Amino acid sequence: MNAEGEKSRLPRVEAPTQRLFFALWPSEEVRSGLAEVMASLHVGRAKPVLAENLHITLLFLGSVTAQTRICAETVAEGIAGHPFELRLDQIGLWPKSGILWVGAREVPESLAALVRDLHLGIAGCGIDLDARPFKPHVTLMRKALVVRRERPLVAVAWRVDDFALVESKTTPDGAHYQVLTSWRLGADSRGVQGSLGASSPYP
Ligand code: 2AM
Repeated sequence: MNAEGEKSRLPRVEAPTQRLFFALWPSEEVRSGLAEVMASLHVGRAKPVLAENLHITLLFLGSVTAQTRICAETVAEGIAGHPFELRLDQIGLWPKSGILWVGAREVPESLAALVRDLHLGIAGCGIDLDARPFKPHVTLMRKALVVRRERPLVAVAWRVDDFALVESKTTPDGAHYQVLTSWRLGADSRGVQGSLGASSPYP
């Protein structure tokens, strides 16, 4: 209602949003290790994740405005962190969601600290965050009912020295992810920026 008590005829303009999440984005080498793990599993009726989409979510932000994205990027920019080794050595299935994953039995302290710092910082951007404990995993398949392996799991070794802000776009043929910006871990190499596409080398 306006001052005269009439309903406004102006259309409501929603600010455009992007669906974003922070992630660890695999190198081509790690990606092919993950593809081998996938190939060692019986798919059944499960829906495999496209190889180009494989990643570890650090923090899911949901649909956010440009202003919130800037806030999130400022938080990321301020994180020094440390590189770490991740060993993906465990296969699991969450029956309720049907997610079949490969994950790390051991969570390196630097990874736990990275997620903690992101969580603390991003909470200040006014986003409602998932309060569930962090379980580092790469979703390999969705709609899975059972895990059946053809051969024992060959653990995937992943040297992590950066993290990324990724946009999720839903298209008729499924989700597509694009790395928007990435930051190196390590105090003296902080703040590497840029739109990377899948595998841009650092300057
Ligand atoms: P996942 O990490 O188990 O695969 C983009 O949607 C990514 O964010 C996916 O990797 C997805 O799950 C993760 N994610 C975490 N919380 C989510 C949520 N509430 N809705 C959608 N995706 C979420």
